[in-house]
Amino acid sequence: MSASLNGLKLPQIARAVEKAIESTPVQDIHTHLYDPAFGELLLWGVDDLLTYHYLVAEAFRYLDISYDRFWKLPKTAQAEFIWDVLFIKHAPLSEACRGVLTVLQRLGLDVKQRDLPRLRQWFSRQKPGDYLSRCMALAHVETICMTNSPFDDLERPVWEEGFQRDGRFQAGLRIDPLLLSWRESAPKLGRWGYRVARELSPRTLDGVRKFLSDWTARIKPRYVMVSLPADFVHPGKADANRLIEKAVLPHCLEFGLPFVLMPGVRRAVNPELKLAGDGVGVSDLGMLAHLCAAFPENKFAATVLARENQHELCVLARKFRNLHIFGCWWFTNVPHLIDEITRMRLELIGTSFTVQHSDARVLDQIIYKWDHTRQVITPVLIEKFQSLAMTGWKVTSDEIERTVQELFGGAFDAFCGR
Ligand code: HDL
Ligand code: ZN
Repeated sequence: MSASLNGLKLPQIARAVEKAIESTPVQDIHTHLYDPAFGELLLWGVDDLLTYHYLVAEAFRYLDISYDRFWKLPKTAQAEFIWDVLFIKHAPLSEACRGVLTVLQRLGLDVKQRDLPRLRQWFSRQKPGDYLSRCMALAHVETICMTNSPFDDLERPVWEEGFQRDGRFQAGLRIDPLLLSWRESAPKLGRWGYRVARELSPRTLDGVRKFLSDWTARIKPRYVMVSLPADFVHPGKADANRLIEKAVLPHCLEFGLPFVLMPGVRRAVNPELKLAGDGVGVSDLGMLAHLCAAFPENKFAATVLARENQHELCVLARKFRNLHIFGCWWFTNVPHLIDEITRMRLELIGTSFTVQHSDARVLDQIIYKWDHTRQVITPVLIEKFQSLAMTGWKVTSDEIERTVQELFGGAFDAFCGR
């Protein structure tokens, strides 16, 4: 049977999906980028692209240099090592390598020359402000949510001093040290003037809530976020369990903020690699089910690091309307898993999820992380809408555009009641 009556014909559906994905701006709901007011903390340019921790990990597989010697090199020398081993001596087939080349190509630079000094010269001529706008335009990214930690000694003073926010940058209040290293964090809160002690008494929990509300007032976050080790369980007897139940969730409820959990990390499986040394583990998502069920008034969002957890996460999203799922995080942000995970989500929960977040650490990366995602999800959405049309359903371009808006941040807005 040909496509639906008066609806788009199959080839028109393909064109409409391509156009919608190409033209719909994205809300990037989790990155490690910074408002330009943070100066050097906002990384950009070819040397930062090449020394991205994903590429450091990949380069060390070939490098016969000691970790220590590599880390002592200046960033430009590290970049040259990585360029030489991952791009010149071996084909740059990995997603992170291809990403660098996508960025250079989209900026209109000629990578055929394989001439790093020449590329470096071009970047040295870019003005940060204009370059930021150019990257966002090329990536078609409308808003960027930062990762903001009160425990970051470089970031905290900038917030305490105050600055004129760039409206394109939203804040995410990141609290890993509060939850996962309470023993070390308690004295810090004490030094910052909060009435807390090591023991999580009601008085201390009030002090933690004051800390959370002060930082919420200061940075106006979209959400409160934590990444959790693969072996995190809840309920439990750890500091994190008590802090989540007695401080974080009441705070999120009071301020109408989702609590964003990102389970599955095995931190520092190879500490020699520093930021590149984290691994992945399968999580017990029973903890997420417990939290969603025990705190029905709270809103939760989650992405998981292990491929093996993706299906259960989708099923949990079907069970709990107070759970929003998002992105293909970190080691799952590769084409074949973006395809698999996006199909799984569309088939199990329709359009009520956020298809991707870039997790970009270097500004220019938003260009490739969103280009590559758009390339992967376009055929998926074409196939889904064409099979819809085959049922006789009248597929319209409005419906396609609305769906892409949902997947690119609109569903999360609706979930947050924005
Ligand atoms: O914990 C996180 O937010 C992770 O995204 C880590 O920052 C990780 O190092 C990363 O950059 N993944 O893409
Ligand atoms: Zn991240």
